[in-house]
Amino acid sequence: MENPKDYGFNSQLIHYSGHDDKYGSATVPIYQTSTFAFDSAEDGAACFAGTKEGYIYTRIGNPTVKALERQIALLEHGYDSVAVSSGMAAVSTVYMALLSGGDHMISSAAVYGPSRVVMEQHFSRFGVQSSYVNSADVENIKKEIRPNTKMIFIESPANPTMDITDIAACAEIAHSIGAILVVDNTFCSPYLQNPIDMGADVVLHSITKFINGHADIVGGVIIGKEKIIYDKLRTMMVNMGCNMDPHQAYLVIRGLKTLGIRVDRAQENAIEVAKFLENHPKIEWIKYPGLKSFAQKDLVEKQMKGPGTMISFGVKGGLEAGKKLMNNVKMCILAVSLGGIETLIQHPASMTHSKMSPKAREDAGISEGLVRFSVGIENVGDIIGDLRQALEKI
Ligand code: LCS
Repeated sequence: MENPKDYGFNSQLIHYSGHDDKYGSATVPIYQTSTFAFDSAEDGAACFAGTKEGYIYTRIGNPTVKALERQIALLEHGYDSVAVSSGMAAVSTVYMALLSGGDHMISSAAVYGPSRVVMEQHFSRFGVQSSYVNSADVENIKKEIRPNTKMIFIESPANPTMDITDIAACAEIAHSIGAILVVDNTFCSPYLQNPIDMGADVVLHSITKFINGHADIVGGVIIGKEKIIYDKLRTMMVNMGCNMDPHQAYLVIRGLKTLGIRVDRAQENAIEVAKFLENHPKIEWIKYPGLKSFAQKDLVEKQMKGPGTMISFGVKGGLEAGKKLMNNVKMCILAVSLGGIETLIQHPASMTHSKMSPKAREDAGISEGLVRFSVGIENVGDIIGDLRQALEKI
């Protein structure tokens, strides 16, 4: 194969699976094994010593999982990646590998709820300090810098507020104090945003979302820009034991092939759905990066290749009205998760972000009435029709 880095994104999805199969299999085989035979005792010792390349044991590495890891590293322009059992395993592995007791992390206040909960309730027990700020204004990050600040952790767009954080500006701030920048790129996928190109040191994804795209597995991945960080992440994953299973990796590789066309279609739908909601008399407010009314339009254009498929809005009448809407959709599914082929609707304050304290939700801009909508690839007329009939019930 020519250098896959020269291919366009969709060709990379289809023709680069990062595996070498001696039979020429067009798809990546599932190496459903926990362990691998050594040629000799010396060979086994060399594999463990790292003087010979070879698979040892599936928690440490597996050819199916490695194929996915290589492909995602290619798509995110990183050195290599580590696939893990869930998006939260990705977040926890990043904290565990790159922070120590006494270190300080500054994070976007608007992040996926458990990313904050695991830091404030668990990593704090080991002496890791954290501050949560509205990172849509990077000046707020600068104000929180301490001599022991080692990591800036951002989500952009943020779950579920859709606030955008300037990735390049954060990279500059982090590097000026010798810290690293970690970007949770779940809401964009590598198709719409490549944080490493803007200076991020680590990118992570809940693979459960756009990368897999079919709501049939849970997984995560962490991409390191440099070998030195990648090695730390891999060592931590191996020691914590949060590896991805080969069968899970196979399904992700299969789902990933259509990432480009799935996001294109869902995004076209999202633009139409957002316009419909914006003009509907029962909608109080809406935040979607593709609308002219979106406050951070310039930043969207600067760092994203498209506005994405996620919409947040409030219904007039607040939470009670929002609940009526959610309870009356017929085709759209009332469920958490996002980034799949099916349209989902959910209520962050009582669902995905319910374990955050009310104060933390308020600081993050997650109002009680916020409804989150993940647009799928169905016929857009059916999505809008479903919303219209549900809104009529309010
Ligand atoms: N990061 C972001 C931005 C997420 O949205 C999620 C999950 C995670 C990390 C964790 O990934 P997981 O362990 O679930 O694979 N977000 C969810 C959501 O908004 N609804 O359900 C899960």
